[in-house]
Amino acid sequence: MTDLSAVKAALKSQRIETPSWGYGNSGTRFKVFRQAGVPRDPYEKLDDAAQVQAATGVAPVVSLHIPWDRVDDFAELGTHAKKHGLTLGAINSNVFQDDDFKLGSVTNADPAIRRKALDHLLECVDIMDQTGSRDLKLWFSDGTNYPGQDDIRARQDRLAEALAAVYERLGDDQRMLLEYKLFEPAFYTTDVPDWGTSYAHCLKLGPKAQVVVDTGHHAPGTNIEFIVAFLLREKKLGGFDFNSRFYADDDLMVGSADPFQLFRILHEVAKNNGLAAETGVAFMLDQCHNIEAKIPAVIRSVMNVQEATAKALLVDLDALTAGQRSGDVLAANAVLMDAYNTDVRPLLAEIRQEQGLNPDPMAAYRDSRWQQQIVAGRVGGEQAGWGA
Ligand SMILES: [Mn+2]
Repeated sequence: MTDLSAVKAALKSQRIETPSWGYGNSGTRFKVFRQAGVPRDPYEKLDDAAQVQAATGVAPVVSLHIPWDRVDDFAELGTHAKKHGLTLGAINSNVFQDDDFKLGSVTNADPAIRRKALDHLLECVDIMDQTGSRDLKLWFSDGTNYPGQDDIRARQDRLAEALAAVYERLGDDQRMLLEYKLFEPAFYTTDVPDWGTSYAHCLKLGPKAQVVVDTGHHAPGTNIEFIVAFLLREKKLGGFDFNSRFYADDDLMVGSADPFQLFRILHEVAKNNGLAAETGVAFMLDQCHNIEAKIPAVIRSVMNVQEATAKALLVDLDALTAGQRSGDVLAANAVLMDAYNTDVRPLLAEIRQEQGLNPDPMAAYRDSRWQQQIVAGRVGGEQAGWGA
């Protein structure tokens, strides 16, 4: 039988990290639809993140993206976060938006461009020192579009060299999380296309290098929970970039396209002690809200992760193990499906009430009238986000 008080404690202590870029304008490559009241700087992004925390109670950490969130004084930004009960989370590097990086950043054939990319990554670690961030998240758009364009193996050598230099620079309590993605923007080869490539590099680097699983970065049909179980076993799962996808890297709200997949992933996390803080798995969102209202979309996403986590925690592990050991395929499968089919919304509402929160986070946000305030107040200036 599942211990309900342990389930509740695990849900109350879960921490979901929201992305600063989720609060700004974003779009497809065709159009950015601007929204009224969107933050104009990193401080206003944190103000919005604070609303998500106020409504949910489990989202007190905010990931930053450099250079989008560059400020003169990161210590001051940290103080602003703290004032709202927030802390600054992963620092996301960006070596994909400079003209120099057209043919790659750390894997570029030109040593001067590689140096420029490495300098940016090292600057991100300097920023982590100021923000108190634990994690440097690395995603490289590096790759090639045409056969013969560059030497596949040489690019791996250059990548390894850059990663080693960054690893060397990390402090004792800092980590680097290496993200992989199958394709896009490169279409022929990608230099970190899959978890195996990321894992091999991280293994060579050492314990402070971990793999991050972005749920939108796989080929259709990939069994992500297998990857999660494998990486947890090897102590190499640094965290998640959660989002949903139907086709490619769609960056939709996590749990919206395939809540069953999210449950299966979180089942592996829960049963392998991945929810415990000491395991070090970061539960981050990496998504954009192009057509829906941004702050409530982040709240909904946090709720979707909570619901999947609650269902995963309700799996009767004794019954599951009994079914598995006796070879009772149907019984074992039924244990998982029973948990998945449980309506956990009343349980989560109860937990929120116990924490002094509105049982309905969406209603809490609506009642706060924050949306009206920012629409009225944030006039003038340049909205944060991608260009129109
Ligand atoms: Mn990501």
